Parts: sequence; C-alpha cells; structure tokens
Amino acid sequence: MRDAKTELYGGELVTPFERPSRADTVIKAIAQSNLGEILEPETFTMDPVRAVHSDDFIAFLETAWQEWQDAGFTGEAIASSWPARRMQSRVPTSIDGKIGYYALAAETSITEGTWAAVLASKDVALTGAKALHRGEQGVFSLCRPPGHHAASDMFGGYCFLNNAAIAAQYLCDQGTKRVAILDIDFHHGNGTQDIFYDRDDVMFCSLHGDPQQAFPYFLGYADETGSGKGLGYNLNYPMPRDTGFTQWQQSLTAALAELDKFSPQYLIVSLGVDTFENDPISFFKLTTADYFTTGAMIAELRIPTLFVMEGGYDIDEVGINVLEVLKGFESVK
Ligand code: Q9C
Ligand code: ZN
Repeated sequence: MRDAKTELYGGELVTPFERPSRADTVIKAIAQSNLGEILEPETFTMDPVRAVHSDDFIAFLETAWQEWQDAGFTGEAIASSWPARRMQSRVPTSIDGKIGYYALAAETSITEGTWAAVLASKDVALTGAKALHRGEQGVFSLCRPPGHHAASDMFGGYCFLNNAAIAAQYLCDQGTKRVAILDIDFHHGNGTQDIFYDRDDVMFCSLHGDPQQAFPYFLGYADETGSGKGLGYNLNYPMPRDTGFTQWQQSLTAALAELDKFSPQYLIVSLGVDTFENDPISFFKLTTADYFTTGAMIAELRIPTLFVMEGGYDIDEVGINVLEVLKGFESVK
C-alpha cells in the first residue's frame, strides 16, 4: 500500500502531516496499556457508505488515481481548479477538472494506496459501531485517513469518506432513534455538519478553532444551527488562537449539557488531539493531562460511546494523548 508523499503546504509540497506513523504510535500506546482487547476490522458492504456519500463521488474516489495516471501526470493527484463564485458547477470529464470539482481544498493528494486505505478506515469505524450496537459501553476506532472534513460529495483536509458519519448512519440503520456526534478535533467538522444539517435524529456539536483564523475557513460559525427539522441540532463552539483548557472546558461543558438534553442512545466522538499545545498545524494549548479530564467528562454522560480517530499531528505525543482520553473515559465507573 502506498501512502501519499505530498501535501501542498505554504506553497511547497511537503511530507503530509497526516501520515501512517500517526497510527503506529497510537496503536503502540494502546497495546502497552490494559484498556481492553484490540480487534481487527471486519469488512462491511458499501451500503452505509452509500447512505452518506453520493454515488458519483464514490466512483470518483475509486478511479481517481488510475485516471490521473492515464492522463499522463507524474505527480500525485491534487486539485488546482474549482467551481468558484459565479462559475458553472457541472462535473467535467477530465480528471484534472473532476478532482477540482470534488475537492474542498488542495492540500490532500490522492495516490496508489488512497482508496484501499479509505475503505479500510471506514471498516474500522463500522467495526466499532457494530461493537457498540452489540452492547459495548466504550469503543475506539483507530481510523486513518480521518473523515470529518469529508462531505457527501467533497474530500479534503486529509479526509475522503466521513468515518464518523458512516458509523452514525449505520447505527440509525439499525433502528436507533437518536445519535449524537461530538467533534473535539481542533478543526471544524464541516463534512459531518453538512451531512446531518437538516436532520433531527443525528445531533452534531463541534469545538474548534474560529473559522476566521483556522481551516476549513468557510464553515463552523456559531450561528450555523441547522435547517428545517434539523434546526437546533447543530451546535458550533468556535474559539480563538491560544485557547487553553480553562476556556475549552467551558465549551465542552456547554456542549455536553446540550447533548445530555438530546438524550442520544449512542455518542460518537470525532477524536482529534490536534488541540495539543505542540501540534504543528493548530493553535490551541491543551496539555496531556487535559485529555484525561476530557475523557472523564465525556464518560459522565453515561452514554455508550464510540471514539473515532480524526486529527493530531505531533507524532511523538499523539499516542499518549489519545490514550489519556480513553483512560479518562475508563476511569468513570
Ligand atoms: N493553511 C484534520 O485534522 N490544513 N484535518 C490547511 C491551511 C488542512 C486537518 C492548511 C488541515 C486539515 C482531520
Ligand atoms: Zn483536525
């Protein structure tokens, strides 16, 4: 399996921040703990993926790398043209045009192993959702690539298929009436918000860097509260540069109170630890100890919870920080 070698960052192609070693350090930290059994993912059908993403988008992702090579390009597949303001948004036939149509940002390259990794990642999320549905109280799905920026027909921000949304939809498809998604990644979960914006059966709450200053820039404001019957079921808590745990925790407390009122049967946590003080691409100031407190606060809801891995790019600390969230969650009995 070949991982992407290029991310467009600051005008240069650099080694992607979202890289395979992130998962290695997380699995290593968890294996050394005694949190519980580590399971291999099962393979699921595409049905729950098709319930969240459009058929044309799925088909695009599946063949993009082959089409890029067939076009004679020698670098990794990356978008450089979009349907911007007042332009037509018909889907072109050329891969260079198509990738721009389906991209929401240009940092994320597609390469040989992308589609296989993306499929494996959603299977990891679905395996976790199935375990939750069968009665587990707490499960962690070590997904990579991450998913929360992916919308029904858009990829970007290192995300292709929305793992948390697919897991939530799977639970709905099993007859669940109310699922909540709490997104604590540094970045706003624009994809998850967009997928469930007009629904009242899946509540979405996100704590994140103010979109005026932070990716994804064009979504994540506090006045985005849902539409139609989904009005009131989307809650955003944007926070400024240098936000530390005292302020962040106030937003978490507020979000947890709203989630508690919604009374979901299952909680899915989009777990990014790029809120860490030393994260190379983010601007919050959480410490390792804060992650334990965060996990314990989430556990106080006493709702069966699936943690789905999103971001976190300080490779040396991503494992311990994720582990602390899970240990904090497990500390509440
Ligand atoms: N100057 C996740 O954490 N970076 N994705 C844009 C802007 C994209 C992060 C750079 C960051 C995506 C899952
Ligand atoms: Zn992030």
